[in-house]
Amino acid sequence: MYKKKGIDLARFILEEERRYPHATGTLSHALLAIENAGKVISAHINKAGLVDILGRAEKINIYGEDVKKLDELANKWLIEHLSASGDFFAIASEELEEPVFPEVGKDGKYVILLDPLDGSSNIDVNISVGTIFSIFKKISDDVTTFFQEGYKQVAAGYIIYGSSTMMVYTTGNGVHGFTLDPMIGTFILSHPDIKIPSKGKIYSINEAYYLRWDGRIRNWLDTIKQNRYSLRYVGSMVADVHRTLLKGGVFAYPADSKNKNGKLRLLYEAFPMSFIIEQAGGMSTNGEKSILQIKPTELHQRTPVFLGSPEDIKELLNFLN
Ligand code: P6P
Repeated sequence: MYKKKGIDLARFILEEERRYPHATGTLSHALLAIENAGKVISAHINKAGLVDILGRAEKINIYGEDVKKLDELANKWLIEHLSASGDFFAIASEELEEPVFPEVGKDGKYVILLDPLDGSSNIDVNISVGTIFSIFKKISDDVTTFFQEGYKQVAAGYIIYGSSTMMVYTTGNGVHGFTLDPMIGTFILSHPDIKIPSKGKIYSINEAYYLRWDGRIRNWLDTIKQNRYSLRYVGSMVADVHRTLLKGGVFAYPADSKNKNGKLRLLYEAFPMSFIIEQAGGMSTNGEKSILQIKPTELHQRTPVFLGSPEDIKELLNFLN
């Protein structure tokens, strides 16, 4: 279908829905609830330095990390918007130990996982942060409804709060990017049918952990550095993956001697970002298989993450296998 630049997100979603005669509109409605929450978060982030929402919320989350005030607010706004939509039987947030089962969502067809404000440690220094979401069909009445392989996602996306606010998402029919026009408060289709370059010249990894990595990872890294790749690492997954999606190359967060499964969360970060990258023609792996083939057993489990241009990932896999 020809993707008309300039169309707003709501009309785009409705036009996409029309392509599926049996669609009930529930997923469309859910995506619009996410859009609304994203606008609220964007408005607050853009003035974070002016009002007292910077800095620590004097709380520690379930991983023992400082919770920034905006983290907490983003979590609150998203859960409020998504609960009120009635579309979700359950809502799991990276910031919460247990999922929320909204009363109005008890007949909901879907469940959603959220990283409300990924990279929030960068907020106070004005570096891009983002909201990440992943939607599955409901398959059970308890937390096991979330334990589905990544390829079973029905939608995934992120909202990046950077030089502009963008919503990038897929429903399994390609990847589309929408830029928020703050003048009219509407997301406009700016990046239809995003395809990742087959090969890039950028690698994105935190080299501070070099000495902790498996020797095969070090050999791979040494080789691509000899091939004159550039290093770009923001420390905010949404920003690093968004750049990788548009410019190509590879984003990596390997396991290391201290973190046997790496740092990134499988359900909240790796699944949605891998779905987007693979839908854009890229590849993802945990070092052994596509991240989307992993079947979760715990809500907050972590995984090594390598994702990006297909030729770059294939080159990496040659070092690992
Ligand atoms: P490190 C942010 O805290 C985050 O979860 C991701 O957004 C980011 O990719 C990663 O951690 C950065 O981790 O260890 O490089 O600071």
